[in-house]
Amino acid sequence: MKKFLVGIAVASAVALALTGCSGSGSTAGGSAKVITVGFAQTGSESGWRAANTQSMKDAFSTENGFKLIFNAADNKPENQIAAVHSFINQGVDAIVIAAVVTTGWDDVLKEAKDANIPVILEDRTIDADPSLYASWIGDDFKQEGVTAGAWAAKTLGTTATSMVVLEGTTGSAPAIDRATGFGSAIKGTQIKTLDSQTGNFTRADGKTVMEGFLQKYGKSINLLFAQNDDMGLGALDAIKSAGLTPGKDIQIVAIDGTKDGLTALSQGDFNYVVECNPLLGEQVATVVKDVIAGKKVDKAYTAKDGAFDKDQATAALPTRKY
Ligand code: GYE
Repeated sequence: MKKFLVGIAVASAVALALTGCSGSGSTAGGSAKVITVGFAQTGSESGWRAANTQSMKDAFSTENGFKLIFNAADNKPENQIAAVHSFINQGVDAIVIAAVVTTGWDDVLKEAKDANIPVILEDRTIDADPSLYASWIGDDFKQEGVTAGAWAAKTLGTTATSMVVLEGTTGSAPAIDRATGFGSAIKGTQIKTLDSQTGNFTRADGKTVMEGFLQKYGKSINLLFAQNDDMGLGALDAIKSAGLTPGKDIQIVAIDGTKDGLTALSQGDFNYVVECNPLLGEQVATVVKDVIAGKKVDKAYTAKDGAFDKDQATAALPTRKY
C-alpha cells in the first residue's frame, strides 16, 4: 500500500496502531465509541469496484471501531442522493461518497453540513464547493488518461490510426478526466477518433457498444481506448466474434490494472494497461477518524499509479491483489 499512496504513510501507521486497541466499541482508554459511517458506493459495475468495496468493508470493520451502513446505488445518481439523505436522517457520524456523477451534490451536502455530519469523498471527485466536504481520497484520473494517451501516441501516433473509445459512466469524474488526459496526450499525432460512446464501465455494455463500432467501421478500426478494463474485456468478445485478433488487428489500451485486465495483457489481447488503485479503504478510514477527532486533514490524498506492458503484467500477476 505504501508503494501506491503518497503522503499518507504516517496516517496509515496511526490507523494500524488504533486497530490494535479498539473493538466492540470499547478501547484501552474506555472512551472511544463506535463510529457509524454511511458509505454511498456507486454500484457494482466492475472488477475495480468489487476490489474497492472489499477494501472499504475491510477498513470500516467492527474490529476497527466502525459500524458501516453500506449502500450501492446501481450507478443511478438519484439512488445515491436518496442514500445520503437516509444517512443524514439516521444521524450517522460521517458520510463517505463515491459519487456516480460530478454534478447535483450541493443541496444534499448542505443538508449534511447543517446536520454537522462530515462528508468524505472517496474515489470520484465532484463539482460541489470544497467547503461542503472535508477531504477526498482517490486516484489521478487525468494523469491516467495522459499515460494511456502517451502510450498510444508513442506506439501509433506517426501512422494514420483510427481509434474508437469506450467511455465510462457519462458525467462521472473518471470518464471526464480520462478523456481530457488522453486527448491532450494524442494531440498533434495521426490518431483520429472514429467514434466515442459510453459503455458504462461494464463488460456487457463494452461488448454491445464494440459490436456496434465493428458493424459501422469494420476493419478500419486500429485502436481501442477502453476507459476501464471491464469494457475492454467485453470488447474482446465482440472483436473475436468479428473474426479479428485483439492486440494485433485492433490494439487495445485500458485503465484499472485488475487481475483480469493484466491477464488479457499478459496473453497479448490487450497492449497496455494503466493502473488505478482501488485499495483506498485504509486511508479513507484514517481520514474519517481524524476528521471526527477534529484533527486537520488534507483536502486531497492522491494514490500513485503505475502502468504495464505485456512483460510487466506477466511479472506483476502472481502477487496482484485485485
Ligand atoms: O476505473 C471503473 C469503475 O471510479 C476509478 O469506476 C473508478 C472507476 C474505475 O467502475 O472500473
